[in-house]
Amino acid sequence: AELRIAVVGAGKMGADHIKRITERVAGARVSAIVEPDAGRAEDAARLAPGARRFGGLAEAIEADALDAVLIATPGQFHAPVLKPALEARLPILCEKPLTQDSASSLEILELEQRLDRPHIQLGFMRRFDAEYAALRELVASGESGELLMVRALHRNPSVPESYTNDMLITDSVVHEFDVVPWLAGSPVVSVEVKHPRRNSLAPERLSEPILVIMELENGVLVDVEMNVSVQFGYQVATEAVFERGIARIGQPSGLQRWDAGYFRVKDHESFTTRFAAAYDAQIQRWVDAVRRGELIDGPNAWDGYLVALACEAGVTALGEGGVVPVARPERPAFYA
Ligand code: ISE
Repeated sequence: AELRIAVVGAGKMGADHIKRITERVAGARVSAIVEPDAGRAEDAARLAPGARRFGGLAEAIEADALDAVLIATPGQFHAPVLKPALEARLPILCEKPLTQDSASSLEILELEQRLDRPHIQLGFMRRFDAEYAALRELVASGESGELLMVRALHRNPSVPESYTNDMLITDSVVHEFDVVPWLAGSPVVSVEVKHPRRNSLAPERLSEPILVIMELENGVLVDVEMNVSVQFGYQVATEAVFERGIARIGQPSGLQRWDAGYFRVKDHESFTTRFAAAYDAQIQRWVDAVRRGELIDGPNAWDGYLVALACEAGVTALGEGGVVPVARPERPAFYA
């Protein structure tokens, strides 16, 4: 039988996942949409005919309306959904971040470790992007020598009203805190944030762009241009510097046009198109793992906790300046 998935949160990300599961993911269907906002719930329900609507996850569990849960609410609302989902022993795909800080993430880990094995897969979808995976293979192969530095451009055209200054780190650089250590094979040991000249087109409440400098345990230096008011479009491009070569991913691709004296390629305007294939692969791999009984095929809650520790250091560096160390706790056997 198809895996019945409850999607919690029907905002931009949730609606995108509802559409993806309904139209492209094999072996699963959206059986429940958990969304307190009636308008959003109605819009989302049109994407998944037959899905039942609930105001909260507990009601959906009570009604036995699901086998697994995909949490797509904003980060600050993850913990109150993770807890009942863990108590009901449900397989969970939790969009990033796990929670907003390391203490609340640790609470979730303690709850999860009462179960027989990890039940939470984290939505760090860049690991499922073919180019990031190819870059990780190049690092591991040593074909260009050792990795020395990584340059990450993370550019959003704009951000929603709800986006706060700290979210530059906890909602955006959170991706680099997961994907760069993963591709480099070494954890983050410190974070520093530098403030260039402020973009006058940025919303008053935001002081950006920022330059985030991470040091990895193996000495690799990473700089991230975190920029959420670039206006022109959505761009996530990464350059890796090796001893004997360079690698670049995330470059514009597709139809090339010459007309009216210009050369142009259509670029992205949102993460939903830039990472569409990565999201599809991530959800398909998760569904297949749940149906096999393995529950997880990707980053787990411990990876989410390590990212929460890095984000905490990043928020401190954002506010206070200086080089802030990142704690590196021992990975429990439960999360081997
Ligand atoms: C958003 O929540 C995402 O996860 C996107 O991948 C990221 O580019 C954006 O900055 C975040 O706000």
